[in-house]
Amino acid sequence: MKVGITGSPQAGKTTLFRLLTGMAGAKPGAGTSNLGVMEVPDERVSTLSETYKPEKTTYARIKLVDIQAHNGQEFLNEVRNLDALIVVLGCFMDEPGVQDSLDFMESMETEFYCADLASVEGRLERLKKNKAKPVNQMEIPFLEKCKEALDNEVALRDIDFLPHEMTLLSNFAFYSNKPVILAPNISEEHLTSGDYPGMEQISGIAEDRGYKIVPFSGMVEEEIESLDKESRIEFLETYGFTQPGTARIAQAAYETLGLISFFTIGSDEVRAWTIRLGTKAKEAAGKIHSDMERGFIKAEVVPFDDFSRLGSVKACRDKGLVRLEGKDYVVEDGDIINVRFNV
Ligand SMILES: Nc1nc2c(ncn2[C@@H]2O[C@H](COP(=O)(O)OP(=O)(O)OP(=O)(O)O)[C@@H](O)[C@H]2O)c(=O)[nH]1
Ligand SMILES: [Mg+2]
Repeated sequence: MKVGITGSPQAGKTTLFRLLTGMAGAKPGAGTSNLGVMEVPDERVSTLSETYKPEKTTYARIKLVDIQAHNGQEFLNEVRNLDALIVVLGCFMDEPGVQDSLDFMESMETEFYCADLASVEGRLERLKKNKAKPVNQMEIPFLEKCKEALDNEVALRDIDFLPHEMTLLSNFAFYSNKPVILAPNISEEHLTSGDYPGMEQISGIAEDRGYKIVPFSGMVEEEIESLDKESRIEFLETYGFTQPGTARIAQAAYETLGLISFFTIGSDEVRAWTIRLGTKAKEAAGKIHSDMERGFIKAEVVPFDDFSRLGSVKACRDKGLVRLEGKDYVVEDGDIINVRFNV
């Protein structure tokens, strides 16, 4: 999974990239895109780590790209292989700066509709010419449905596709099907006031398209970075927040990608493992080690909430709350899992 950060020039993209990846050396200006990995903050992992004091604590991670191009084919090439986009909006700026961000959004969406339309039309043309393969002919009504949406500037992510159409959709990397998170970069004074320049238009766009909005303040969060954890929380509390905006952006990206976490615990490592919603126990075990998938017997499962209530897995076991699940068990977000296997 790979998420891209984009937005108009000087909106604070590289600032957000640095905050999310901790890569202090990330280059601010034009050139090649910055590549990094962001940790997804998770209170549950922190709690497990405080309880078990392991040698190592590993949070969920997602690859992140600070996209340098702002438009055109170069921009589209960079976005093509990404799974989601975070659009930084320069709302700490004066009015023209805010307008640049709104214009960027509009032109990005238009580029996405046009690029998708070109793919759909190209594919339709080839299919109609080549009538030899009946399997591919089934694609035609699907592509016509896509074309109608795109002709009306409706994003493919907003179309209700039938199950067999969803399967076809997954074969394409359509731009307008990628999830988008809006991240207004706001000034310190607006952190407390509850509004910011451009808020009305941005909320309107988000509501219309189903985008999530997570405001943050690049400047304030860079200040917080240098504080220790306790002072950071104290500082944030003065603004009425319990965690930084960047943490909420990382979590929103994780969620919007349909990702959930299960946990493993031990004295060596407490770790969050990333799976897609709907993953079954045997496949989830394979994330940890291929032997665990191959030799899967059972998964011992404790939901994090039960753990949190009783304070330890042992206490859960004493109360009979550790469940034994088979290979087809659909893993839930927050399950603490111990895989029994034999190879
Ligand atoms: N006042 C203020 N300045 C900010 C904030 N965030 C970023 N900046 C400043 O705005 C400038 C641009 O920030 P970058 O993070 O480099 O922005 P960018 O979107 O990566 O810019 P380009 O890659 O050049 O398009 C820098 O001088 C930052 O210090 C903010 O929240 N408040
Ligand atoms: Mg930059």
